Amino acid sequence: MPDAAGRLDELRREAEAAVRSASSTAELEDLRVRYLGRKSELTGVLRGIGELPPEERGPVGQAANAARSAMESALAERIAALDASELDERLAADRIDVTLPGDPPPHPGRLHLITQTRREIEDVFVGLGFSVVEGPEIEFDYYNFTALNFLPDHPARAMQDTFYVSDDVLLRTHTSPLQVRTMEVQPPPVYAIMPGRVYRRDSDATHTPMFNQVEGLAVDEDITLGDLQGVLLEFARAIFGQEREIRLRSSYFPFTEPSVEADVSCFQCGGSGALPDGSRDPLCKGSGWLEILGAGMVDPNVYGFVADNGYDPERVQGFAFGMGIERIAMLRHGVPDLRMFFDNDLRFLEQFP
Ligand code: 2NM
Repeated sequence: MPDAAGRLDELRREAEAAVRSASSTAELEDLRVRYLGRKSELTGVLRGIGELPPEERGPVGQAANAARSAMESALAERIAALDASELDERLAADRIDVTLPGDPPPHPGRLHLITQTRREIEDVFVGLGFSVVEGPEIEFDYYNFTALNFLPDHPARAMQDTFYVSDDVLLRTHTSPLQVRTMEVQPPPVYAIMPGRVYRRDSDATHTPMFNQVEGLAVDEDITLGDLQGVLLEFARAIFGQEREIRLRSSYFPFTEPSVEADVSCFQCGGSGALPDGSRDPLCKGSGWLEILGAGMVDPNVYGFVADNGYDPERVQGFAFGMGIERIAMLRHGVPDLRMFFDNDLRFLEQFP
């Protein structure tokens, strides 16, 4: 039947053209249903073959099968091509370069300058044979004052200078109470430093109600002021540079006799007090010296409070010293205001990685 064969030919060309211009595999699926599906014209023709006159069944059947396999292979070919190009597109769009480095880890943060400075100071004294001792920030008045030879009417004991928790309990005003506590439990010799927070009722550009101290204590049978000088010189050079010198000026503390203030030669001007251009060095105010700590030979009265534990003032003697960590850090790094340590402004903190 020429009509049927012609129509099949036409269908095939139509299908082939549609398949060629299809631009997605989804569209091809629609075309497959339209041209080859159960309700397609081709399927209709194949179903109707049985009702054709016998002599037409052969040619129409052959033409229909030929049309079907032509359409199927056109579809398969186009599907393969589109599959490939769709995959290429997805690969291009979703490309992840696994050879790139990962996202940078979140910033791990850094140690506060006070912590860094405290650790450096600890390292110096540990290197000299001292151990590091920590203890309570809330203390008995006995350890903070009485056993340190502060008389009952000493001004530091006044309410206006010290934070009291009760009549006989307070926030320690220095870490010296730990030195008494250490001597109570450890007979001589003692070589120890005591770093930690201390509290005083003070607040201005150079005083904060809380600050950090390192105190030190060396007690043995033959400790002299010369040992104190040697230890302080070693400390000063380790922290401020190997070229430094120190000097001791006489002073007063209730728990030491004699008492001294220790200065280190200025690391900015080298001790001359003048900058290279001849002007006055503002860091040491032209003096060539920077005050870094207080110290002295432990007053025999202090040993009297721990005499039970082998501290016989006739047999042992020792030196003690105390410094403010903030002050050391300010001098060394040129920090202009003590309060910067406690503002927690990242622009400040990040300068000390
Ligand atoms: C300082 C200055 C001088 C000191 C003395 C003692 C003790 F317990 F041995 F008596 N502890 N700390 C001392 C001496 C502290 O700080 C400026």
